[in-house]
Amino acid sequence: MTRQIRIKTPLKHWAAAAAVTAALLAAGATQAAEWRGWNIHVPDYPVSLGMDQFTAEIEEKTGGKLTAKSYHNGVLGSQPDAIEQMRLGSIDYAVFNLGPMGQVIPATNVVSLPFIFKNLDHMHRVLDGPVGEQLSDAMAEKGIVALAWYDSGARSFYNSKKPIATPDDVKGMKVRVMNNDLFVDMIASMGGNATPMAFSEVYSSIKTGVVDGAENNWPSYESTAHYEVAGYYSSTEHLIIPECFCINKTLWDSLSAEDQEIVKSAARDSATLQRQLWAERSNASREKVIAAGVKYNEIVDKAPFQKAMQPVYDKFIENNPDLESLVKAIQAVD
Ligand code: GTR
Repeated sequence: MTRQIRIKTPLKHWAAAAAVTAALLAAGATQAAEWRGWNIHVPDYPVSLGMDQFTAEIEEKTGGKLTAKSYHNGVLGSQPDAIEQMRLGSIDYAVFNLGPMGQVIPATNVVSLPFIFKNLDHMHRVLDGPVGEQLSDAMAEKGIVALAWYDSGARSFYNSKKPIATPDDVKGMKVRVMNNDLFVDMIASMGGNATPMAFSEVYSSIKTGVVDGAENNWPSYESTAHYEVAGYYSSTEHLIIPECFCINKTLWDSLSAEDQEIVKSAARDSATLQRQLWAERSNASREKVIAAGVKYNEIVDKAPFQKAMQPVYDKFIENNPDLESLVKAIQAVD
């Protein structure tokens, strides 16, 4: 008996020590390695410039202990894939639109409901309050830590065929949407046919007629040159979806409190810059595409579109009764 204890104890200690060493090595290795950042946009896009500032700031503030590289232009893959890669740890940080996030983290779908936000300021107020915290908590549970919120304006319809003035104009149209069933329902509620598709495929799909059009904000419409193949832009402004500056949770948890503080404030600083650049780029992009000949149809009365989206809400609440209170909480914010 005594003998057994003698043999087991050192072995146990050895195993425990080995586990600690392995964990330390793993943590050390993660921190020492250059972080990989995913980004879908072109290098001069507000999101990209925000991410570039983030990397410069963490490197400077940690004296080079933390280093990071943002891969722009979607070279690390499509957004749905990148969300998975972050959960698995092969992508360390990213700026994700919450649109495709809903497929993986259902609570985040509440911000993808058409017309849920009154405007950009309303979205900011919601995200800065308890709803923002609830969304962050739901994301953290799935291995993604949201450190800051970026702007992505309002999304409107554009196509190669005609101006859209009423929901009826969408009838029979083939519209590309981001990867989320909610957006398929949104188009169906107006009688159109939605095709979920990666961002990188939209230009050629419109050009070859696979779809008639898509929907996005001014800067993405311009930076992707979609305006060259889909020259009618109509301001439905049906979606105002935030984007999050996110980091892999295992990596985040491995950081010291001091480094977490540096990383968090660099993410927040980058969001401040991004929001400023966003406002400028939105105007510049709108002016650029209109000067290039885009036919812009301003929709002043959005009520018919809002009304057409009621079935989307009904189905959503029916399928996600637990999220009704979150929807109501957003609607209750002034
Ligand atoms: C952009 C957004 C991207 C991506 C893209 C899309 O506005 O910034 O993250 O979601 O739209 O339509 O796929």
